[in-house]
Amino acid sequence: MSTPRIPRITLAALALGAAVAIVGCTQVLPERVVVMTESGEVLAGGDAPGAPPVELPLDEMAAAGKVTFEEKCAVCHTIGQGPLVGPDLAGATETRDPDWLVEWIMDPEAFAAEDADAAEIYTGAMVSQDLEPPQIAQVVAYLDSTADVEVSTAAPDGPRQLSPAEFDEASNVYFNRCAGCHGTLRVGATGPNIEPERTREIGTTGLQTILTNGLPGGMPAWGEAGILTAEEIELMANFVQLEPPTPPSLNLAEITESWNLIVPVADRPTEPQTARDWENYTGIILRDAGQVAIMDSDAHEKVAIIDTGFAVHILRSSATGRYFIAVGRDGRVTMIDLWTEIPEIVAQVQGCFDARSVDGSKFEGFEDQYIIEGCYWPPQYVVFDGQTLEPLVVHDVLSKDINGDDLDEVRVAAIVASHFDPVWVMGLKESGYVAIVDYSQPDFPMVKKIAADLFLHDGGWDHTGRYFITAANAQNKLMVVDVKTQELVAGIETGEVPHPGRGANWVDPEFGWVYGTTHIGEGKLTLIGADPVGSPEHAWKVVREVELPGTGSLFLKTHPNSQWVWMDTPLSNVVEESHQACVYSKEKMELETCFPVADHGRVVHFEYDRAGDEVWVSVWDPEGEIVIYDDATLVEKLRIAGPWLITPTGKFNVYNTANDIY
Ligand code: DHE
Repeated sequence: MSTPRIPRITLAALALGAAVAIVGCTQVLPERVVVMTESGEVLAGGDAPGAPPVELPLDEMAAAGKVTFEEKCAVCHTIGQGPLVGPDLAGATETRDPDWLVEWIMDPEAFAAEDADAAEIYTGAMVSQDLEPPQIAQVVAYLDSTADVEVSTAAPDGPRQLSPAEFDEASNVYFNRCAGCHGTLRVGATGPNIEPERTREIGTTGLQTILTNGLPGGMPAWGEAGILTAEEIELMANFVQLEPPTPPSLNLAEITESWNLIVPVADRPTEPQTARDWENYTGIILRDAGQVAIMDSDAHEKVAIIDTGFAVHILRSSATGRYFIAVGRDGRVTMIDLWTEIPEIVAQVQGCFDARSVDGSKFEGFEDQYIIEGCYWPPQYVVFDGQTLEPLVVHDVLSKDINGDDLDEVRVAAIVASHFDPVWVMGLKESGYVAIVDYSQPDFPMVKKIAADLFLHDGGWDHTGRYFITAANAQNKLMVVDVKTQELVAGIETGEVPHPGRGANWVDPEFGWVYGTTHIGEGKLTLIGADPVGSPEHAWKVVREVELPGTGSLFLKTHPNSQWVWMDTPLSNVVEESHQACVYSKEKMELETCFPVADHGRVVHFEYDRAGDEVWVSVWDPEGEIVIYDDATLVEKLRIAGPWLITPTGKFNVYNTANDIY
C-alpha cells in the first residue's frame, strides 16, 4: 500500500474565494492564511498575517471530500470504475500536482486560459461547480486518498440489440426529448456530439447515469425529474450507442398532401366579427397540451382554446396581425383567424418533421401574402401562401459550414421578416450562415448567405429593424448582420451561451440604444451598444454587464413604454431560482429586484400588453399559471390558473408581435 503524498493538510488562501493552495509537507504557507476547523469550516483567514494554520488529519478531510465528490463530481467521474464523461480520478494526485487540481476544479475555463496543461485537456465539458475553497481542498484530499484504488480496465458496457418496436419507441423519445439540442443525426449543437463513437466510450451504465442525473452544462436530469422512466432510460442509453436511423425526406408533393384548407378565403369574414380589441389578444402556448389559448388582454378573459397539435414552439403574427401562425415541434404550421367571433383554425400543413421557426411577409405591398417555415429536419425551408398555407416551394439548405467542413444536417433556426425589404432573414444553425430569402422573386430564392459563426440559434431585430442580431451558441457570441447591405458587421462575445429569444432594445442613459441578452451558462445580462448612428463609438461592443442571481436564463423582454427589462432563469439548477423573475431598471442602469413568481414550475418568458403597462409571465408546469404584473409598480395584478393552463410557455401579443416590439 502506498503512503498518501499529503500526510496532513492545511488550506491556505491569499483571499477567500481567490487562489487557494493545498499545503503538503513540501510546501510553505503564505503569510495570509485561512484557518479551517476539522469539519472544513473557515474560521479565520485572509488578512491574518502569520496566523497559524490548523492542520487537519487527511482522513477527515478526505471523508468530507468524498461526500462532495459524490454530490458534485460523480455524475461525470468515477473512482476506479473507469472513465465516464470525464476520466477515472482514482489517485489523481499521483499524476497532477494538488495545487494544479485546486485551480482546475475551481475554474477550469479561467485556468485553461493561463495553464498549458489545463488548456490541452479543456474542452468546455468540465465546468466550475462553484465549490467553496474548503470543499475543493476536501475533494483533492479525497482524490489523494484513492491512490490505491484499482482502476477498472474493463471496456465500457456496450449496447444490447433493440427489437424493431424498441428502436421505433427510442427514435420517438429521441425526437421529442433529445434532437433539439443534440441534432437529428446526433452531431450536436446546443448539446454535445453524441454519435456512437462518443457514446460507446461512455457505455450503457455511464449513459444511464447521465440520463438519470443530468449534467451541469444544461443536460436535463430526465430520470430525477420523473420525465423518463428507468426502463426508458435503459432503452435510450442503448439506442444512442447504435447508428441513428436515416430520417426521411419530405418533398413538395408530400407536403401538399398534408395541406388542409379548412376555411377557404371566400368563406372568411371581410371585417372583424368581434367587439373585442383583437389586436390586443395574447396567444399563449400550452406546450404539452398541443394547444394555443387566445386571451383578451383588456378583459383578461380566455377567448378560445385552439388544438394546434404536438408541442407548439412559437407563434408569430401575420403583418396585419389578423392571423396567428403557430409552428409545432412536429413541423405542423397552423393558421388561426382572429377576425371570427371566436378565433378558429383556417388552414394547416406540415412542411417539416421537426421545426422551430415560422414568419410571414411584412414588407409593404406583401402583407399577409406569404409564410415561411424553417425546418430542423429535413434541412430545408418551405414557403406557403399567406392566406391558405398552400405549399409553394421547398428549398434545401444543406451545405458545407463556414469553415468549409461537410455537414449532413443544417437546421433552420430563428427567422425574422424585414419591414424594409421583401426578405426573410434566417440563421442556419450548423453551417453558421445567416441567409436572406427574397420573396419578391419567383421561386423565393436564397439570395445571399453571410458567414457568421457556429451554432446560430435565436435572435431578433435591433431597434431600427435594419440589423439582425442572433446568438452563436458555441462561440458565446452575438452576431450582427446588416440586412440593408447584407453584410456581417460584428461578432461580440457576451458570455456563456447567450440566449436572447428575440432580445430587447432600449435607450441606455450613457450608451444610447442598446440590445440586451441574458445567458444559459451564466447569470448575466449583457448590453451591447446598438446605435451606430448616434453612438458609433459604442456600437456593437459590450457596454454593460449586470450580474444576475441564477444561470439558465432563456428570455428577456421590454417595451418602449416600460422603465424595466424583465428576465427569467427557468433552467437554473437551483430550484428557487427557476421560480424567479428579475427586473432591470433602464434608468438606474442596475438590477432592481428578483422575486419568486410561483412556488412551483419554471417561470419562463414575458410579454407586454399592447400599451406596455402590464407584463404576463408563464409558470411552466402541468399545473400552470399566468401571472400578470402591473409594469409601473411591479405589483401582481392577476394570477390565472385552471386545469386548461397546461404547461404555458411562450406568449405573444398580436400588436407587439406583428410590429416586432421588444
Ligand atoms: Fe425554443 C424560440 C429552438 C427549447 C420556448 N426556440 C426558439 C427559436 C429557436 C428555438 C430556433 C427561434 C425561433 C424564431 O424566432 O424564429 N428551443 C429551440 C431548441 O432547439 C431548443 C433548445 C430545444 C428543443 O428541442 O426545442 C429549444 N424553447 C425551448 C424550450 O425548452 C422552451 C422554453 C419550451 C418549449 O417549447 O420547448 C422554448 N423557444 C421558446 C419560445 C420561443 C423560442 C417561447 C420564442 C421566444 C420569442 O419571444 O420569440
